[in-house]
Amino acid sequence: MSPTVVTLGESLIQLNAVTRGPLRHVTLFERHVAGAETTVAVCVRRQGLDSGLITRVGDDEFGKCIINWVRGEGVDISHVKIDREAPTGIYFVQRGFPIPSKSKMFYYRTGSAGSRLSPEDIDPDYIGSAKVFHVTGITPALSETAKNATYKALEAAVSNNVSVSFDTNIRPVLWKTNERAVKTLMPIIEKTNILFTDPTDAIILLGTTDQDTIIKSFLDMGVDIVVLKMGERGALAADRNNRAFAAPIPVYVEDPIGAGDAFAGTFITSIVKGRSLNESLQRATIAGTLVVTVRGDEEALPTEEDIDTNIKHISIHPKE
Ligand code: KDG
Repeated sequence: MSPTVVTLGESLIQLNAVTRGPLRHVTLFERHVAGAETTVAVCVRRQGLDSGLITRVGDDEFGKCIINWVRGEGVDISHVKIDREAPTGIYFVQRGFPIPSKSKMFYYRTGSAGSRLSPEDIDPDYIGSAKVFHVTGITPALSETAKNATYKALEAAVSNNVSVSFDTNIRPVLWKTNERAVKTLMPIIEKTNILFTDPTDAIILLGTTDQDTIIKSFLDMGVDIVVLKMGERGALAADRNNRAFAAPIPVYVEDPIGAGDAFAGTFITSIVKGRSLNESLQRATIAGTLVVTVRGDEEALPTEEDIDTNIKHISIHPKE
């Protein structure tokens, strides 16, 4: 039996600056497990659905750290490969500089185990018997083999009627040009059922930041649900019949990285559990908000009960 939600992508070690400011002055770093699709798998599991991760890690201490963490969270690791030829990828996080409350990522992942993901890592039966397959625009940007693995996984999902969830997550440093990103990602979007994106990615993909045009364009491409994350302006979700809006929740930002994955993982879980578009969006917003209050992408991923507590709190004190 496959898990309900299967994700594909590079697991990374995140070294997060304990103090704010330029990294050249930072002397203390905290180690966390990260990687967009890894975080989604942990998020889904924390909220009570089975999840599984397809990835490669190095045969090193960081690879062991990732496996221990993900397994400890209850994610199925039967499709996590240990690659003896390449190290586990890492990245550093610089916080609060040059833009207060924003973070910058510095990758050390070229040639990493995760970037060597390839079609041979994809077991079509594993994906084909899940309910949802989730991937982001990061995975096909890693290498030609990782791109082919992504396409093979999508094929397995589509031919078995597994819902495809896709977060555009365009990381310009991983793409040589925007054109490459568009050429690679548009065919994925055509196969997507639940799409997460933001205005920064939409301008690359569609040349517009207009909400209505973004939503209509993706629905016209065959996407069932479009979710537009607009940061401090809240989030929108739309299908062919309904539209929902979630206001941003003002909060102290320690490190915004990982919010999008908490958001996606919670939205997917809520939809699979049969919740409405609106309720799924409100829950996703709460999860994304909680994650930015701490360093690390996965530590503050909420359980269902944590989200319920927040919903009560917000509805009792709507203005706080
Ligand atoms: O979404 C957060 C991720 O960006 C972070 O964990 C690192 O996966 C990562 C990436 O490739 O940027």
